[in-house]
Amino acid sequence: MAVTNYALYTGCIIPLRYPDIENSIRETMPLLGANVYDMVGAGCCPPGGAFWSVDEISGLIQSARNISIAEFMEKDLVAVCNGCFCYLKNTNMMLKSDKEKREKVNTILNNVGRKYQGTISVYHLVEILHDHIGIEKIKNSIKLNLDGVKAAVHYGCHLLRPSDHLMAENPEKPHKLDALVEALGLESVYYPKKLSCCGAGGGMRGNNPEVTLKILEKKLMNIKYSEPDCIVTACPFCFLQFDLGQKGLREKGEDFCIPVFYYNQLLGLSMGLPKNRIAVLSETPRDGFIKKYYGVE
Ligand code: 9S8
Ligand code: 9S8
Ligand code: COM
Repeated sequence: MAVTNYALYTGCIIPLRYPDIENSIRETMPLLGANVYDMVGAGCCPPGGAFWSVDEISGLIQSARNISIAEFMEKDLVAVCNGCFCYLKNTNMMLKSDKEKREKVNTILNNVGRKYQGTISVYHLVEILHDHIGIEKIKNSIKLNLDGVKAAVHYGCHLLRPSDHLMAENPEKPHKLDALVEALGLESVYYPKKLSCCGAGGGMRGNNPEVTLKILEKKLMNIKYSEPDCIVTACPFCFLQFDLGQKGLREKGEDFCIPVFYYNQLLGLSMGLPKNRIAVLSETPRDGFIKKYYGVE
């Protein structure tokens, strides 16, 4: 099996809140011939709402510092969160083509003994799985086929847009995450406004609890329309919003209780990896789903 190596950029949410999602990535990828290596000393990507919108050059510097770690490792970077992918790829695109900005960034990075060179590529995990590894290999890696189980696939904004920079997917009609979910046997169901936001990003979840839940509620009403058995995403912030947000809506007396998975958690369960390492933490119950379809507790 051809082996490819990547620098794993975990971002903040996964290592801080979801060690089981982190395990699911670390344990499934090598089984598909993709080894992932730690980026020692990496920091927050940083996301746009927190940095870029206030001071672009500060955002670029912090982001370029992270990229320089992968450059030092001589490996392409894989981001496992939409936001991280968006800002790191944006930085990479911008600094590769804009000499003036690159020099400005490097003058500051020089103070901490780092240099952005523009020698690596930034990918989203979905691109690695779909484009580099491929659907066939994934189909061949699974032990259990979830034939006929219905999944509502959520792409999330920053896997798709700004599309002229990210170029990971067709922003109007994405298909890669659907194809990855269907490779596990599930049916990716149609639901209205599939590409709309989950309501977490852009500082909404942190700053405006009422509005964030309103947007989520709209999204979930559309999802419920096709009666899925689960929601699947490849963004930890979207995962958090669906998982924790449904709990928030239940506390307001609403009836939302659809199990949520990060893609590699379902992939790992389908490969037969132990549940207690890769799918442990959730506020919206999903043990029933796992027991029913995977037969494990
Ligand atoms: S790092 Fe810091 S806060 Fe976060 S997970 Fe995704 S976006 Fe990038
Ligand atoms: S959707 Fe709109 S901004 Fe975002 S990518 Fe993840 S979190 Fe959910
Ligand atoms: C969401 C990232 S994954 S951001 O909060 O919209 O920047």
